[in-house]
Amino acid sequence: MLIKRVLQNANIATSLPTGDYHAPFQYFPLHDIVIEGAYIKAVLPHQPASTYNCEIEDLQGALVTAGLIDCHTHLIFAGNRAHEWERRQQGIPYSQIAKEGGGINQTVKATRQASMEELASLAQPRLQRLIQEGVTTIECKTGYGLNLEDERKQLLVADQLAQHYPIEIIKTLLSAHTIPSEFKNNPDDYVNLICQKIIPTLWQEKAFSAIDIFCETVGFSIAQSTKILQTAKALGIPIKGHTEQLSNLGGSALIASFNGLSVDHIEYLDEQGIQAIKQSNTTAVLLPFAYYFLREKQCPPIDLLRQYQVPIAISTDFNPGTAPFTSIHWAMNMACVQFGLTIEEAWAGVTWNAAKALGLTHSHGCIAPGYLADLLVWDAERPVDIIYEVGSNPLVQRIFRGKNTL
Ligand code: DI6
Ligand code: FE
Repeated sequence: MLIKRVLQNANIATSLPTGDYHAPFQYFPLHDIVIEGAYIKAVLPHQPASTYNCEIEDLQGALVTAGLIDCHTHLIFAGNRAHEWERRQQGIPYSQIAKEGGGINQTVKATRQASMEELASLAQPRLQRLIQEGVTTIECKTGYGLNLEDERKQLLVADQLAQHYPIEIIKTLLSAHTIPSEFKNNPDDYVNLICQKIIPTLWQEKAFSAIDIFCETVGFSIAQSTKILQTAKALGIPIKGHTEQLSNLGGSALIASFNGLSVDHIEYLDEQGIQAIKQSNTTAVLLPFAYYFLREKQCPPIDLLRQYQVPIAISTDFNPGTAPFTSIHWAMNMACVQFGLTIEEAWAGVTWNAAKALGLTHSHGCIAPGYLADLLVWDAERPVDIIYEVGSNPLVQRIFRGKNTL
């Protein structure tokens, strides 16, 4: 039998499933949330307790939001790149380190050598930190295996973690992260390996739910990216992209031409690119840690994104090279301070719009009947409190699929 429970007198702050662009986050004071099994059954203005024939918990006006969604991470890898950061602090740019065979390929080497158990135990504390902040859905990319076996290994580790922790893990195949060193002199052979072997095999195994590419001068060219995206499209695989992070290559427009779910980073995105992603209903994902840690100077084009009403999501981009930070609260704060987002935009960015970036708006990202009961109860008056005094983490209840997990 489905367990029914009611959270009474919640001060709800949520986007609505209509996703009104001009009211990204709305407030419903003293409402009751009826939960049945893993889903929200009803959301009602306060009713007398006698209305409900089940367990009732009076929240006495505590703030309740939807579970947070970290829609872009590289959670699973071995080794660290602190030595690389030391060199960057001496003035050597990320792109030069990448060209010298460092950067992503360093992590690929360590990840290939690691067992599944080692990878899982390295990822666990990272995942736990995000869970403690209220993340209930996380996207995890491959991209540190770069051959069939080691990409599969990363995906299997993600499955293992999802079995042990109260969190949903959405798996994205990022085999097009960089050219692995063994293909340094014949990069197009690696593109062929991705298209002919890695994508079709792992898709057939139902091992991932979308693909991603790093379309950049230090990553994959427009021609190489196009080939990979055509392969994905032919198989019906949803598409995402790391685009316009370090230069304006036109990757976002390319992703848009394939009706991609999201374009991520986008510091160098121009108006033409924005028009393209608007047309394809693609979400713009901001990754403020990478911007900060690389000391980027060019901000993403926030005003133009607003003007064209492109949905904006925010994510940690947790990874060993450009964003070694596991705090989504901090990412929200940074998106506000560095990029000028409003508090409501930041919250919509880690709930409704993050669900959009993952193609999950039928079930995730807001508090409404029919949506998953992934809910957070905060010892806070207003959403701003959680990202104002960052580190205080006033999370008091974390409800995942209807059940308390904190
Ligand atoms: N862009 C990024 O910010 C990360 N990947 C990417 O394509 C960096 C990953 C790394 O440096 O390990
Ligand atoms: Fe990334």
